[in-house]
This record gives sequence, C-alpha cells and structure tokens, in this order.
Amino acid sequence: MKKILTVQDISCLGKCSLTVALPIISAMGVETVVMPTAVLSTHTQFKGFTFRDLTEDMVPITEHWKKEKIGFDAIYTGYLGSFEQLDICRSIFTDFKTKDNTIFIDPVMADNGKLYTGFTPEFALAMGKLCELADVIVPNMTEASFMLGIPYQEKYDKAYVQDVLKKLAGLGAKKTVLTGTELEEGMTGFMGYDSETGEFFEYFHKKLPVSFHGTGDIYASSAVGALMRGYSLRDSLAIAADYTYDCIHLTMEDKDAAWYGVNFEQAIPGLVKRLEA
Ligand code: PXL
Repeated sequence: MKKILTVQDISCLGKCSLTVALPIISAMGVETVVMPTAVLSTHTQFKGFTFRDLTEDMVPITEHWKKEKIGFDAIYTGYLGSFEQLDICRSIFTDFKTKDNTIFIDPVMADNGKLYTGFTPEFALAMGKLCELADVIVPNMTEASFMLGIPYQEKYDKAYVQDVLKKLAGLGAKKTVLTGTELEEGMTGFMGYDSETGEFFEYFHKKLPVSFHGTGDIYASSAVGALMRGYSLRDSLAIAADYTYDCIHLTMEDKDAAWYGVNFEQAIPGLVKRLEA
C-alpha cells in the first residue's frame, strides 16, 4: 500500500484540511500519515474561531520519523499558517525526498482575487519560493497570481493560462496546474503543464452555480489519492474534479446540508467504485 504524509491544520468542525484529507485518501486505499500544523475550533470562515499553533511540535515529529527510517510515497501540503511552517516544510521535503516520491503542494491561501484571512502578499511569495521543490503544484488563478507577484485577472484566455503555467514552472515546480480555470461560460476545469515534456493538458466540465468552502481540499486530496493509485496526473485531476462535482451536487440537493462544507462523505462510495472500474 502506498503511504502519503499530509501537512495541514485540523479545523475540528468545517469539513476542510485534515478532516477531509484523512478520510478521502484512506478510503482510496492509501495510508495517510498526518502532520497537524494547528488545531482550530472551525475553519476561518467562522467568526471567533480558536487557534492553537502546533509549529513547535513539527520538527520533533519529523525527527522521530527520521530515527524510525519512515518514508513516504508522496508528501502533500495544504493550508500552512506561517513563514516558519514554510521553512519546516522545506526541511521535510529535503529530508524525505527520494527519486521516486512526489511532492505535491496545494498553496491554499486565496480565491476570487483575495487572500484568505491572515495571509499577506509576502507570505504568498514565500509559498511560491517553496514551490521550487515541488513535483506538482495546484494553485487556483488567485493563488498563482499572488505567488508570481502579478496582478489577478478575472477574465483571461487560453494563451494567458498557458503563460501563467509556464511562469509557475519558472518557480521550479515540475508540473504546474491551474484549478478552477474558466475559459467558457458555464464550464470550469483545470489546465496543466509538464515542464519536462513541454506538454499542456486540460479537462473541463459543467460548472455548478454555487460555491462551497473546502472543495479545494477535497479536490487536492482525491487527486493525490488517485496519483498514488497509479493514475497519470491528468487522469488523477479529472477523477478529483468529477468527485468534487459530485460532492457539490449532493450538497445542492440536500436541503439540510451544512453551510460550511460539502457532503463529501456521501460521494466517497462513487469515488471508490471508480477506482475499482
Ligand atoms: O479549505 C482551506 C482551509 C483550510 N484550513 C483552514 C481554513 C481554510 C480556508 O479558509 O480557514 C483553517
């Protein structure tokens, strides 16, 4: 069985970060080792959330793993809260990189042209610098723009997306992906670039007319799970996109759905079935 390490916070309630990564990746038949970076009562879209920083535990945890000679088939980082955590992730990448494993960065920081609460443009540039160690990065257009220090454009064409993908590869990441790419009314998807082969790839599907918190984490988690199950990056991202679509669709149909996240649990059987097909 493949084994991944995921580094992100625990928002105790909120259906994001570790509370979605752990169940989704485990359900996909991949061992999921967690490094919690902080414990919050909820995600940061709630008012008055509690926050306990766990940065000082991160290095001792990795030191123990090193002593135990633990290795990972992938290291997947999501929401990270400080410059110090970026530095620690840099050390984790360096210490645990092998010639075969995959470093996957989801630079969770922003959407719709705006940084999330607590993030600064300087932090985004530092996240961009960390991407030099990545095999795969999956920002949305807002995150990519902040990491590159370029203005965010709400409207763009394919040539612009390809240019941004190449600029992201210029940060050092081998394969760059832009999620939530919209080139056509009513459609959304991803576009990607493999800097080693010079090839672009893409996948588009119908856009549902709603937006929910946590879907980025669900998308990245299922993409890493599929990668570990042997799918190509393009196919893994397509599986993740379809799964995320199903999660949103189920949530829209559920009149009792929670406002703070999607019904990702109810779509897990379909995801697992797809892997068995
Ligand atoms: O879904 C990304 C995410 C993860 N963790 C925390 C968040 C967010 C987005 O706002 O607040 C704590």
